[in-house]
Amino acid sequence: AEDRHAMWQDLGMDLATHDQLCAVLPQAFGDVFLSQKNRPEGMAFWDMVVADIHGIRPAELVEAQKKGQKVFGTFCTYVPDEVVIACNGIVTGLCGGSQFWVPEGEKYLPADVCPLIKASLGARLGKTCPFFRIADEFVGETTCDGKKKMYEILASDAPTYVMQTPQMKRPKDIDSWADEIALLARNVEEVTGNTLTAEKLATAITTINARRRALARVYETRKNPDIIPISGTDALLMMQIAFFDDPIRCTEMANNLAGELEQRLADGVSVFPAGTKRILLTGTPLAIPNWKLHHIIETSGAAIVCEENCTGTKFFTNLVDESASDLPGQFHALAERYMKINCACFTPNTARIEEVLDLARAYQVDGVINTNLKFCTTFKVEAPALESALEAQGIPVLDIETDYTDNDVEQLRTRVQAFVEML
Ligand code: BJ8
Repeated sequence: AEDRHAMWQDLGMDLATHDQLCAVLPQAFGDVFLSQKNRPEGMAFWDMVVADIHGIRPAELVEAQKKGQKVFGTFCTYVPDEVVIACNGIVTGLCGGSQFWVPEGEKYLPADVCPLIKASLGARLGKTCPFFRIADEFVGETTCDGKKKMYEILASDAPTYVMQTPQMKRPKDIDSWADEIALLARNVEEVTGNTLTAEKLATAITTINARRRALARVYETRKNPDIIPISGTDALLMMQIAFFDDPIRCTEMANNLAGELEQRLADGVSVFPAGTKRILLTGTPLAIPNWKLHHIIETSGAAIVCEENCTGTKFFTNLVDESASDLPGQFHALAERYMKINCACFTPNTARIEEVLDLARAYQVDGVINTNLKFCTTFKVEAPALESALEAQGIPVLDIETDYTDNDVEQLRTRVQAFVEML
C-alpha cells in the first residue's frame, strides 16, 4: 500500500501512536480472514479496502473535500444518509470497534461505559483515526445515555450536531422523527452550502434503497439450508465497510458478490462442511474491526448465517417509500422507515423479539447467540425476554457479554463450543 503518512500528518494525527495501530491490524486481519478456506472471489474488494483501511477511503474523502464536498460522521443507523447525500455531502459511519482506542476514551469517560462509546471518543481525541479527523461535522443522536453524554465531550472538540431520537414508536414519535430529519436537512444545507430539493432527495432515496436491496440480496443467499456460500465473518466485513464506503460502489460490489453467491448455491459450493450448525447472532452492533465473536464462533464448529443487529439486517431491512414528491412527504417516508429499526433504546422493543423469531425461521438456524457489549444497559435488560421467547419456540440460545479485549477469548470459546455441541 501507498505511504499515507503525509496525509495523516496533514490531518493532524498522532503519527507515532497511529503507527502502532497500523502495525497490529494486518496481523489481526490475516488471522481472522485469510485463514478462511474457499472465500468468494468478490471479497477481494473488501480485503483491499480493509488492508489499507486508513488510506484508500480517507484519501478519497480528502480529495472530495478539496472539490468542496463536506463529510458527515455518524454513529447510529437511525441517522438518514439520504439527507446528506442529497446535499452532495458524504456520510461516514464512525463507531469504534477496537480496544486500541478504549484507554484514550477512558481518560474522558468513566470506565463502566460501553467500549463502543469509549473507542469512538478515544479515536477522535487520541487523533489516531483519519475518519475522525476528516469529518467536517459529527452527527450524534439521543439513543442511549452513554452516547448522548459522549457527544457533549465530542462537541467541545469538533462541530457536533445531535438529533433527538424518540424513545417510543407512537404516531407522534414518528412525526417527531420526521421533524428531526427536517432539522438535520437544514443543518446539512448550511454545512454544505447546497439547497435540498425534492428531486435531489428522491435520487438519494433511490440510491440508498438500491444499497439496501444489494446487501439484502447477499443475505438472501445465506438462507439456503444446505449450502453456506459465504462465512459470517466475510458477510460482517462487507456490512462494516458499507458504513463508510461510497454507497453506489458499495451497491455494485454487493451485487457482484450476491451474483457469485447465487452461482455458488447453484453449483453446491459451501464454505462449511455439510451439517455445520447454523447460528443467528443478535444484540449490540459489531463496529469494525470487531471480528472477535464471529471468529470464535466460526472456528468452533458453527457458521453464522445472519446478524440481527445494526451491522447486519437492521442496516438494510425495509425500504423507504419512494412515492412522496415533496420534502415533507419524503421526510415522513424516511421517518417511517428508520423508525422500524428495533433498537433496545426504544420502549417497548417487543418488535425486535418478533423479528429475531422470524429471522431464526427464515435463516433456518439451529441456535441463537445474543451478544451484549459490556455496560450496554438497554440491550442487557431486554435479553431475558428475548431468550425466553426463543426458548418457548424451542430455539436454543446462548447469552454472551463481552468487550473489545482479548482477555475472555478462551473462556468464550469454551462456552461457544459447549453450546454448539448441544445443538
Ligand atoms: S440503532 S443499536 S446504532 S443506538 S452498544 S453505544 S446502545 S451502550 S450502538 Fe446503536 Fe443506533 Fe441502537 Fe443501532 Fe449505547 Fe449499547 Fe453501547 Fe450502543
